Amino acid sequence: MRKSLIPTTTLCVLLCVLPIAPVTENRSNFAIIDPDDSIGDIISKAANITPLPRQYDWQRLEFTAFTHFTINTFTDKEWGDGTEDPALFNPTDFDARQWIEAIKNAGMKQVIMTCKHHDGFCLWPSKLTDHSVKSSPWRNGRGDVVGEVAEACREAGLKFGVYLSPWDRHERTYGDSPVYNEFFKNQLRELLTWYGSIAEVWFDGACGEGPNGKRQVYDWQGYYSVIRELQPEAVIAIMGPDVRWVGTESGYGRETEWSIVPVDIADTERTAAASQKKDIGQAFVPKDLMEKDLGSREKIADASMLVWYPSEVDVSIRPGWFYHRDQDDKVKSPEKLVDIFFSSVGRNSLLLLNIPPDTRGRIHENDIESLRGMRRILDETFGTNFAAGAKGTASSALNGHAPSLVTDDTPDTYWMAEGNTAPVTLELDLGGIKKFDVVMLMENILTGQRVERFIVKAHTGGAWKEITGGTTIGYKRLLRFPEVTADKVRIRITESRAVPTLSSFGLYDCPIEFSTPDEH
Ligand code: FUL
Repeated sequence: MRKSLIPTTTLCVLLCVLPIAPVTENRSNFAIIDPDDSIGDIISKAANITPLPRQYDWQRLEFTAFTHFTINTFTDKEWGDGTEDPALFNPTDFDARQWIEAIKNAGMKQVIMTCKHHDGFCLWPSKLTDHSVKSSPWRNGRGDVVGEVAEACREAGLKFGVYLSPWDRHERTYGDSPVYNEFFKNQLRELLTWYGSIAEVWFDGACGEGPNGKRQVYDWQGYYSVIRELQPEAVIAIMGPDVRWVGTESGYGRETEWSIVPVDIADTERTAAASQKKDIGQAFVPKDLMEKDLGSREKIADASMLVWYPSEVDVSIRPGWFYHRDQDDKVKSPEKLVDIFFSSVGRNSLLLLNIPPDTRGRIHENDIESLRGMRRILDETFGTNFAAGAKGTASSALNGHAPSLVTDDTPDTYWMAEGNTAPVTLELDLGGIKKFDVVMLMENILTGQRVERFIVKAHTGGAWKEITGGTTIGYKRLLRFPEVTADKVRIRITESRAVPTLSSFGLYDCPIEFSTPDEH
């Protein structure tokens, strides 16, 4: 493979935005594509890109919560315009522990709360504006929603993250770009230093007009620097370099979901050259997030750089992001939530489920009931792995990476084929006849995401029958199919970018029928 010659300007831009992977492992979360690289070189580079430690920790959370709560909860709106009287914010029975209990019981591992939405009202007593809880009647202006939720998370052992809207329809300096950028960075500083460890900072890209009608130019690079300085472990999501928006708010991820996607360096350089502000956040967004596939061979063939940029699926349990009483009977059913879980966590994405607290400042009973129902189904499904401890044999295995490691219940150990890339086959003897309708596969993403096509067969009634299959696996893939009884299963990886790995394999029986079974 040819060595990349990176122009100094490009290197400088990259070093500003891309954290460098641990040197010891000789791995990186990005790769520069040399103009002379062959498609083989590009595929090989893609196959060896790995997540940064903070991206890996984030991915393993699998299921996290969003809590949209602010003045909109009391005005019954989705977007405030910034003129709302802080006196409107007055939850009658606020209880952060009740939120966190419901969230934790549902199996979510982190909470991201809207500390400031587009209307500019701050849920913490910021020293930088009076448009906050301190001007509200709630707790006589001495309350701090962010503080109480962060504390309740800590008590419960959940991670805590912040949503801070750069678009601020209240703040007078918005649109006066350098002044507002300083204000925004100082807001970040308060949130990132007052509340202990922050695991995720969630920025959306909305950039509307301010109260003076002016448009703001965001200093993304400056915002990232504040976060890296104060909370280096935090992932920066959506308008940030660590985590990508899946592209819809439906709850359904892509069937082919690559965590390695192209980044257009040319755009980055152009933007950086054109502006002192280095609006590099934009450079991380693949051209069209709505496309069916962002990272297949054909998508990366013309890339100038590839980066590990995994997908997050955000969706609300209700039609709106904020609580509205008239949506109390429109809370998603347990079955729908389970379907969303399979179609997000089960498609190499992280699920960020929004549960909006009501005007009491509590999670509504209907939402809790749905979450409980969902959890019951997930527990029943994943409580028994019919492949646990199954004896494995494979077409080949590298020393120390035996096939049985996929069923040993430790995702850190993995099977790795030897030498050849694909096809490779792994067979599991289930030690008796088992009944199942769900398959779970995990790649060891610490060596990269590699599998491009696979099929799963079951040995049923004395014959081998194909039961499911797909394209990408990535961190986790869950597939559903009509129930089968079998004593053996075979996983055949037919296409792969490099020697494939599997860290876990599971077979489960889900107690409910799905209206939208996976297709392949
Ligand atoms: C969007 C916002 O405009 C919505 O109100 C919501 O917060 C969603 C998660 O992000 O960009």
